Amino acid sequence: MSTIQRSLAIIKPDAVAKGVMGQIITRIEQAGLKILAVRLIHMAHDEAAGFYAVHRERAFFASLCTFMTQGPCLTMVLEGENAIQRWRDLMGATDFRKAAPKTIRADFASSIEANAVHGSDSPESAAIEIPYFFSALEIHPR
Ligand code: IDP
Ligand code: MG
Repeated sequence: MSTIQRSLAIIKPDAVAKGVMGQIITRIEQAGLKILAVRLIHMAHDEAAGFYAVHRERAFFASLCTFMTQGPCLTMVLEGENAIQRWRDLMGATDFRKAAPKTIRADFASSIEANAVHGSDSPESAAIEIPYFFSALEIHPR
């Protein structure tokens, strides 16, 4: 059964600062995921807090919002067969010390917080996260 999905993806400020945007985009393209939209943004604190609102009760929430606003990040919409899980497989585990070899987090993360990339965790999350950053007119199916 074909399940074409979309995922929000973010190359986080730590990975942008390290200069590995291109290497991460190459992995996305080599995996056969289509990039339908892309924008470099520098989030304000309220924007990061809104994006991560599901985590507002967590002990790391304030620190996470500060981290996400420390510099620009690259937001993207990815599309493909089973795109949500495939992008999370490329990312690796949240804690880079537990991430499988050759995953993006294993290769580029610096800490459990500064872990290089974000991916939607379900179709329901993707349906909230994609319009948080992109209007329909900015998404280019092909
Ligand atoms: P995910 O990004 O793999 O989906 P989540 O549990 O949704 O992981 O957490 C969102 C983000 O919050 C993580 O990517 C990471 O940047 C940060 N984070 C998660 N757990 C911790 C922690 O225990 N300490 C500090 N930051 C954390
Ligand atoms: Mg998550």
